[in-house]
Amino acid sequence: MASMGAASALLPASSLLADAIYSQQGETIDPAQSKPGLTLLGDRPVNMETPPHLLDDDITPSERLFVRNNGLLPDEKDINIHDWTLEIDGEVENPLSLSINDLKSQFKVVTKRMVIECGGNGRRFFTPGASGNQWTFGAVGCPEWTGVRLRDVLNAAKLKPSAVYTGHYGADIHLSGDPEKAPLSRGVPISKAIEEHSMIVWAMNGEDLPLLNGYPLRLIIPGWPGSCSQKWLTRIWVRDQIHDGPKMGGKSYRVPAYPVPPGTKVPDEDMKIIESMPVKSLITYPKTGTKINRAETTTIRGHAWAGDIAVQSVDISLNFGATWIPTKLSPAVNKYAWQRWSVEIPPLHQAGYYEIWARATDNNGVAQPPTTPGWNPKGYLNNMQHRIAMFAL
Ligand SMILES: Nc1nc2c(c(=O)[nH]1)N[C@H]1C(S)=C(S)[C@@H](COP(=O)(O)O)O[C@H]1N2
Ligand SMILES: [Mo]
Repeated sequence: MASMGAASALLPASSLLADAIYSQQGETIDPAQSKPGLTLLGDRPVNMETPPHLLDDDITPSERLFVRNNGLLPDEKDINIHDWTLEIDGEVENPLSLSINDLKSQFKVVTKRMVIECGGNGRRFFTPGASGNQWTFGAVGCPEWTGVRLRDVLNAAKLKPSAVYTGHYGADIHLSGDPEKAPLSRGVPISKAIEEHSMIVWAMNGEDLPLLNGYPLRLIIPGWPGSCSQKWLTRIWVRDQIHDGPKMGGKSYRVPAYPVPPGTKVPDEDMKIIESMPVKSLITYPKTGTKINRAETTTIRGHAWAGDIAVQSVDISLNFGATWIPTKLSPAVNKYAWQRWSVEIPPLHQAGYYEIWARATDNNGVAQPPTTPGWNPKGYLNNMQHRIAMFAL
């Protein structure tokens, strides 16, 4: 893979970047080099987000897709795409052990453009704050994925009537180094697993997945928190109960079942698992801080998406939400792809400082709030409006 290289030993161990180029056993990867322009939030595990202006493409380029790791990357030396196997076991009549070639030859291959977003995207803006990666707006992207439908594979394994949930496992390494521990193992109800867009994929944008994004095989469970989309996928354990792997319980990827005042200690039994993500949008052009000529019209554009449903409209405001201007919104190329919106703003009478605010509304008429929505202990599901600064000269 082209992104490999860089001798980590030459850099001071204390520097964030030096640690970041370390994966296991001396194998090195330089995330900053393989994903230029992304913001490194942490190096152990490696976490990187994408500034909104680098997300302007309809199809997010692989080198611009954010990275969210709970553990350490599997050692690339141990990965052989030809003998990688995926086990399907548990509540199935016919347990399967499939190579990537088996997946390619035994099932229909499909390509879909679909959004992946971390459940913690926007965490940074909650008060009181939550521990974890301080994502701002960029833990999201919409690449084109190629693979097979998870449901075709589950059908081949023949689900038993007792099957209620999936449990996903990957080859990444727990931060402790303990091979018995999984950094993260989440799952979804069978109804979501057999939804036709839930996929097992080996390619992003027509090429092998980058190691940082799950090479050689991963799940894509679109519309739900990215954590459901297991990377370096090795096993799907079909369960007869809600999966109880690491990060399925407690405060992980769960929110209070009722609204709570900010800062509340919520008992575990009152937390519920996050399913569909809320409506959201980004301003991807121009870049924040841009200077425009106020005598000319100016193009403003971005994307919008809404979990399991679609976006109905996107409006922008140039006056802090006092009045709103409708934008032109395109339909998704396929379900779960983000939708392009754009608008030309007329010449402005007054020079000075402007903010552009964007507000998407989903098909149920639910819009993005101007500020953080319901507080929750781990800072999930912040779909507040994105804003950028603009100077009219
Ligand atoms: N095996 C494994 N899969 C994983 C994770 C992980 O830590 N290990 N992180 C999850 C989380 S929390 C997110 S948001 C997505 C991020 O996918 P990306 O890094 O390709 O953007 O991967 C998910 N899949
Ligand atoms: Mo995530």
